[in-house]
Formats: sequence, C-alpha cells, structure tokens
Amino acid sequence: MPRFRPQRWDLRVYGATESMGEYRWSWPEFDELPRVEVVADLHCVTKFTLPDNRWSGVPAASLVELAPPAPSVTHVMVWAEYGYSANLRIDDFIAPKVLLATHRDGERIAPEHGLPVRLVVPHLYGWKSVKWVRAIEYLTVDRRGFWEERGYHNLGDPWAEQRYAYQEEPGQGPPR
Ligand SMILES: Nc1nc2c(c(=O)[nH]1)N[C@H]1C(S)=C(S)[C@@H](COP(=O)(O)O)O[C@H]1N2
Ligand SMILES: [Mo]
Repeated sequence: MPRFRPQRWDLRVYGATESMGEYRWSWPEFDELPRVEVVADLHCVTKFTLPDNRWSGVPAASLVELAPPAPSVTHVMVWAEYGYSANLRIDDFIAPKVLLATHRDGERIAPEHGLPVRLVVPHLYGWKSVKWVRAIEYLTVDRRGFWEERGYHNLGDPWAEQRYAYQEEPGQGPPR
C-alpha cells in the first residue's frame, strides 16, 4: 500500500495537452480545488458491489478544463503509484459523475482505498477506478492499462458485462 507523503505528492497532467506543456498540482493546491458530491456504487468485476457511496472530490471534467487537451485527444491513461494504470475514453473520463475523490461518506479516503486521491468511475467496472492517482496522460491513440493488458475488457461497462478482452467487438480495443 503506497504511503502518502504530502510534501512529495503531486498530480500531473501530461501527454497531448493543447499547450504542449504539462500541468502539476502540489497537495495543498489540489486539496483546494472546488469539490462536488456524487452518490454512486462501485462494481468490482470479480467480487463485490459497494452500493451507495457518497463520494466527494474534484470532477475529472474540471481537471480537463484546467488542463485543456489537444483536439486530437481521444483517451486518457490514469496512472497510480507503483505503475498501476487504467485507460478510459475521454468521454468516459469527463462524464458527469466521474470524480478524483478525496472523501467517502464524509471522511478522507482510507489508505487502502486510495489516500489521498482515487478516481471514481461509477459507470465502469471497479478496476477503472484507479486508487492512489498521480497522473493523467492524454492519449491521441488508445492504449491498454494494467488489467486491460492482462485480459480484461478495454471498456468495462458492467451493465453490458464487458469483463474480458475476448468479448471485445471490433473497434472496442486499441488499434493493433
Ligand atoms: N492503484 C490501484 N487502483 C485500483 C486497484 C489496484 O490494484 N491498484 N484495484 C482496482 C479494483 S479491481 C477495484 S474493484 C477497486 C476496489 O476499490 P476499493 O479497494 O476501494 O474497494 O479499486 C481499483 N483500483
Ligand atoms: Mo476489482
């Protein structure tokens, strides 16, 4: 479990930004960004559903407004401590309930659940809800993240039961 060291922590947005530069928030800067609340479930692909969490955090869409992507950006890679990652279509990332969450049910996210910041993507399987987030990479070509490289579905819609890569329809995976 990654240890949270506020002095060393930062959140970066890099890759295909509109300005070609990268964006960075220190912990105090990030912790001051305006938050919203979202009530949503979390669906793990193999195990559990955690219903009715009250998440509070920075909308992913707000971050994208603060760090504008180039027009050619189609996907993001969300990076965590220790190299875990998940890829998302940009439209899934900026969907209304997607948060970089700092709180759950009124408390700071617990260390094992992603302290200080985790992604919450209520409309996709849990492995896309990256804990211990440190960076967002803007992509102009889709690329598989940690579990997507290891046989999980590239999109991961739980309502369509998109669990495994072999279920992918043409066009749902990255170009090969
Ligand atoms: N960095 C990181 N994020 C991660 C994971 C992980 O192993 N590392 N596991 C994912 C999976 S498979 C699920 S179901 C959820 C579980 O979130 P929870 O531990 O808060 O219940 O976190 C996701 N985010
Ligand atoms: Mo999971």
